[in-house]
Amino acid sequence: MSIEKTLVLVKPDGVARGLVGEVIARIEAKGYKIVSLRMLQADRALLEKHYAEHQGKPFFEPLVEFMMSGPIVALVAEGNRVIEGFRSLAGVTDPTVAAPGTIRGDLARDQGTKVVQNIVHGSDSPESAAREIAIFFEGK
Ligand code: IDP
Ligand code: MG
Repeated sequence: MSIEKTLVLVKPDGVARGLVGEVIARIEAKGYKIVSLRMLQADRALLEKHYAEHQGKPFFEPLVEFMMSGPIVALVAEGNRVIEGFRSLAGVTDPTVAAPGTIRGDLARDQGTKVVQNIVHGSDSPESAAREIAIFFEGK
């Protein structure tokens, strides 16, 4: 298996709660290498591109609003099977049932909001990773 790169976002809830270091520490403790990092305030155009697959879903607008609600941290992590590996570190989408030991399972819960607030994003395939890294690190 060749070395992969994945896009990780610390979402506004994670930044607001001071969990940037915790997320980075877990990625590094697992043994992945952080090769790019930036903090930004995402705008609607960027988020509509990033979340294009979710256009039309009931949570799309709340998701965009939530992701614009404060600064986020974008980073690229590298390593063998890092795409699958970071998804495993993150846990499943719904933090209520995400396994303890995962980022979402340990650090997030249902907040009763229209969009699930779950601390992190991680690319779900090599194609998504390439597309998302380009959005956040190769100009908008
Ligand atoms: P993922 O982040 O685990 O890959 P996706 O299905 O790609 O999950 O959804 C993107 C984000 O949209 C999720 O992380 C979560 O914040 C939100 N989301 C996904 N499904 C729902 C839903 O059914 N209700 C509310 N928010 C959702
Ligand atoms: Mg996803």
